[in-house]
Amino acid sequence: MRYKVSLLLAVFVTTFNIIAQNPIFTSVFTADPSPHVWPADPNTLWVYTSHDEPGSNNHYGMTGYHAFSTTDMVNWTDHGRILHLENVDWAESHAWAMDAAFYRGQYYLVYCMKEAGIGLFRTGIARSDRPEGPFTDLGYVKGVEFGQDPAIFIDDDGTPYLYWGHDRKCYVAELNADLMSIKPETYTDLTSQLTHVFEGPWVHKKDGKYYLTYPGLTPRRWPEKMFYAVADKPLGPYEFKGVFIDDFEGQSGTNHGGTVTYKGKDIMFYHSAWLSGGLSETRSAMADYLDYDKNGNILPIVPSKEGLGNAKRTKTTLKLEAENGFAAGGELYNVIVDTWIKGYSGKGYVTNFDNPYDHVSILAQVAKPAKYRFKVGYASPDGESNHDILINSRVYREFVFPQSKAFTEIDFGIVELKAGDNVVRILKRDWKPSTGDFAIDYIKLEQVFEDEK
Ligand code: FUB
Repeated sequence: MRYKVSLLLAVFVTTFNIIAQNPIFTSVFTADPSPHVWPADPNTLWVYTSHDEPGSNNHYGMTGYHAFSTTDMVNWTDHGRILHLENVDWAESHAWAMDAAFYRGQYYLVYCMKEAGIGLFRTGIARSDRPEGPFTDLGYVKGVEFGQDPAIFIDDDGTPYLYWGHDRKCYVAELNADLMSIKPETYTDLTSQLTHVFEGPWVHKKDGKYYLTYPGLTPRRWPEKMFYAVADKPLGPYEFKGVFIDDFEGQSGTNHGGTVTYKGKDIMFYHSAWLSGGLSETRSAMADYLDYDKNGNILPIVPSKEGLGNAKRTKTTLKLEAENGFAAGGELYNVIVDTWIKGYSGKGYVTNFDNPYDHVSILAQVAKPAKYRFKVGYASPDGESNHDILINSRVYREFVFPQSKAFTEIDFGIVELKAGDNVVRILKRDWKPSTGDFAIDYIKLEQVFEDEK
């Protein structure tokens, strides 16, 4: 196993209470959180994460990424799988840490995977016209070898920089405008400037200074602590400042994250092993406020159950758009994506359920067996339409969707999901009656807590 689990983890007990804000997401295992507020909507906070498979407790099996959004830091939407190894033809494994960027009107996911046949980490670039993806791979960044743990930083003048590094190394380079290659003359090895660096660089700017935060190891000792260094320019030189997230109860072997300013407050996102009860490689995203002293030094963060302190536990709703299909882990079988009926969410809806067995499948990934409230967004302007709804290959309901000229939502009540991948399928049952423009817009699965039922 790659990381040694400390004695601290071995004695960890899951004590977080039911109104805990940390871990932030309790519906799915998440790691390496990358938080952002995009220019078009300062009211919405986005967090992009890598995904730990339940039951694996192993980084090697990581295969994809998720996007989450919120407007109140209590109610979160999990937009599902936004990119997967299956969608990246040059890669074979290790969907490890990523970052996201808004650049010249498009959203980018900057991620690392191992190149097929070679087994070296590359830094991949994928693009979407929407912050929630799904993202389409464009290839890997030329000039970056061993490109694990990329972070992209767009400076105020629009210049894009790429930071990356692992195994006690860290590098930076300016990217060319298409983001697909670095400018070789700007390539800089930062390793000697970042005491204890191991991997996972992240840069943010505060009062004109560039803060580079990174997980590091004090001489060869796991688990990772979070350190930082400060510079006057993105390429450095960086001045080492010290540790700001030290060892804490229930941490995982790794720590990795980033910062964001949201509604006037600075927040640090990172990860722990709290949700899995101390399984070091089955992680969960965390968030606490990030504060500075009057000299601009980052004050220590002590991970807390209260986290962002909203006195309410966080709650996640999976909102899975039907039209995202294969890219989001689903399937469109003999149906099409359309935009004719207005009022849909996302990029469109799925329609043309003309023949028996025509269907849309949607992937819902969850951490643990749990109950969720199941809702379907649909329209059926031309009359009622009969369908089977299957959850994990079993018929959950035979249902006649009533006529509805506009998009509307049906609440099917509580369903039980298993840990890992769940497939929800909406399938045309038979020839009667005519479905006309019957349209599936999305499914929602809302977390239900035991004391709420
Ligand atoms: O999540 C997989 C790997 O673990 C990341 O790439 C590292 O930064 C560490 O968090």
